[in-house]
Amino acid sequence: MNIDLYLKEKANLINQELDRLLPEVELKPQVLHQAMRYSVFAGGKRLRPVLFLATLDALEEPSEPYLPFACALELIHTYSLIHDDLPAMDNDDLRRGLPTSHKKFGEAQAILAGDALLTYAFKLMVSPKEKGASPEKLLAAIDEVTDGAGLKGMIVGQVLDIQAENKEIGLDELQTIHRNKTGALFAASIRSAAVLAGCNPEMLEKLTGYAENFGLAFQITDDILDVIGDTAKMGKPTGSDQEQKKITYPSFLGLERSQELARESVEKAVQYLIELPAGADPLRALARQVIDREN
Ligand code: GRG
Repeated sequence: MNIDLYLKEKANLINQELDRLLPEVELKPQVLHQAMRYSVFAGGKRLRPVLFLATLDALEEPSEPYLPFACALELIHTYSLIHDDLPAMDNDDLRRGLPTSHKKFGEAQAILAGDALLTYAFKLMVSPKEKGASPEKLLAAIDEVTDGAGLKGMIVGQVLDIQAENKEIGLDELQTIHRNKTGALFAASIRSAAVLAGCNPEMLEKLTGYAENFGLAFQITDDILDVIGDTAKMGKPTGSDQEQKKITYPSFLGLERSQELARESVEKAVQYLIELPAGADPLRALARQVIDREN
């Protein structure tokens, strides 16, 4: 299958739906809606909604009623990036090559834009009930996302990450941070789709195994891309102090072993899908693609 085409088509679908669902910038207070749209349309890959849609495809569940749910995952991801960039957290000036939200709109408006994206995401996750989706399944799926974005995932990961700053941590701790900070929202994207498709507990376990290995491969690759980027920048200013002290998979394992571990994780992820028919090809291809990406 052509995964680049699949990714492009699904990302286009998500972008159209995001454009339809997000309030227009003319709506008052304009700064709020401008800031929300600014970060949402700053060029993200839409990986979380694509994983959600690919899981529905794998389980042969029609995705059209759930497009707002898919968009909600991207809104939660976007809010997390806006808040992560704030002076109180990573204090970054640029994100995806553009000024960060607080640089463009000021700190207070950036915080509020993030808050608005997070809360609006919950409204979107409820909305498929208008198209006849089962309220019970929707509740269970929202529960998955609440855990992954919150107290069983991303928020905990961010707290652990902040606590680990300037400390010597081990590989296990690094993995716990990443599993919560980035892995849990990937897992929630896949598990929420599985729940909406009425998947049985055994298959849900397998999809979770896929998600965990996908998350690991993603994170290792992210670290490798950072290292390769920093090597390319050698001799030039290397960015913030925080960036220089960042603990990564290559800093523990070296570049080659990290690349090997990423490949092993992809193969493990794919093994979890062995019983699924051709509808799961996009999930299989996405796992392979995640280590070949350039950003
Ligand atoms: C502030 C509550 C709170 C959480 C922030 C996810 C996160 C927690 C911070 C992001 C920091 C970061 C850059 C982590 C590296 C992995 C990661 C999430 C990269 C960005 O995800 P992509 O590659 O981004 O899917 P795009 O730009 O494609 O949307």
